Amino acid sequence: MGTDSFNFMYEENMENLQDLQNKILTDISSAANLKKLEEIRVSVLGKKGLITEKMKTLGSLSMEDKIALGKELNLLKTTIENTLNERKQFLENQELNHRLANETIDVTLPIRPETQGRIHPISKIYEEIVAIFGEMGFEVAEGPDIEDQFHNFNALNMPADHPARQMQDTFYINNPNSPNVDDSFVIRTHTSPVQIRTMEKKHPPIRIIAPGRTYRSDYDATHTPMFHQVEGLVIDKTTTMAHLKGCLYDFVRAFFEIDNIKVRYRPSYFPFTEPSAEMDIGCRKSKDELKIGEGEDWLEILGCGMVHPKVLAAGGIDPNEYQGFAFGMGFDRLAMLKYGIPDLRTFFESDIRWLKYYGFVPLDESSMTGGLSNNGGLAR
Ligand code: 2NM
Repeated sequence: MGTDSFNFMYEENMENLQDLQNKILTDISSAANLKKLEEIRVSVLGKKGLITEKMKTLGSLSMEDKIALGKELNLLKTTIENTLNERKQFLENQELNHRLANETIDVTLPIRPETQGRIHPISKIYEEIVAIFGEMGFEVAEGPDIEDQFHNFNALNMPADHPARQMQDTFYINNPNSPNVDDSFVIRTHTSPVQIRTMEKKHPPIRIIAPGRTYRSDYDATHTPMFHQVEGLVIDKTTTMAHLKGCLYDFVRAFFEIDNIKVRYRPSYFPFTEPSAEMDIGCRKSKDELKIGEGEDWLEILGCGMVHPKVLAAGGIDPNEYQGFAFGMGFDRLAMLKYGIPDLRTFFESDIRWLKYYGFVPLDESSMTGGLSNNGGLAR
């Protein structure tokens, strides 16, 4: 029979099928695990199982006995099968519940102090910026890193002879479908193409920020070929420069966590805005410290202005009906300022010692209510 290795054995010549059934069913209900249960199934219903063997003997019986015993054996087989299935279901559930109980995680527990991973200062600044503008009702918009020249330049009132389009600044990518340099692609030099794409897609009112990676061919202590920008765009029928000033003032107050931060606007020039301005924040530079928000010195932190009518038109928005403001800033420099990191190049060197020193503990999220930069989140 091949059941010797199991601790249950049924005598083949057991006459009383009821006793046999009782014994088998008892064994099934006391099978402690799925492996045991399978052993029972094989020994009873398998190819050489007890019931199977008994079925084989039917052939040598008289027709009458064959019918009577056959019926009983079939009944027995069905009962055993049903009991096996029930037990199987039970054991599977038990196993699952056991696993679920063992694998529970209490997500309300505080972060472990020995956690090794750190959030890069750029990611931290990104979260802070999204938290501040998100609270004001801005949505985050994204676009491709590789752009066509229409979205990166032309639509932004930067014609082909504009200085920013000269080779030393912009990374160009050949267009395999055209030898004409005007058709070549660029890796975006600012995130403004995202605003153009948003204007093309959406009807005003529009209120978006476009944070992301940007690229220019430049490399020293304050410039890296890849850097980060956030630009913002608000368009409605009556949007004015006053809205721009209030919005950006609220931003720098929240970002630097200084309620009465000193700021000024200087007239400036950008091809995509008219009028254009730059915003400075007050600061005091002493021998070995930079105090932000007060003092007689100024730090330029962003550019802004009213979106040029030509830019609105290029984005498919009627400049006679709508007007808006836009702004842009590099946020790598903001990270250097806010967290006192002296060399921009170190941001992108992936030095684990640097990240341990300047990085942030994960899950200490930036929010307007829970603390923005949350200096407790600083690993040091
Ligand atoms: C800046 C300064 C001023 C700007 C303009 C636009 C658009 F697409 F709406 F016209 N996006 N970003 C802008 C305006 C960017 O960066 C220093």
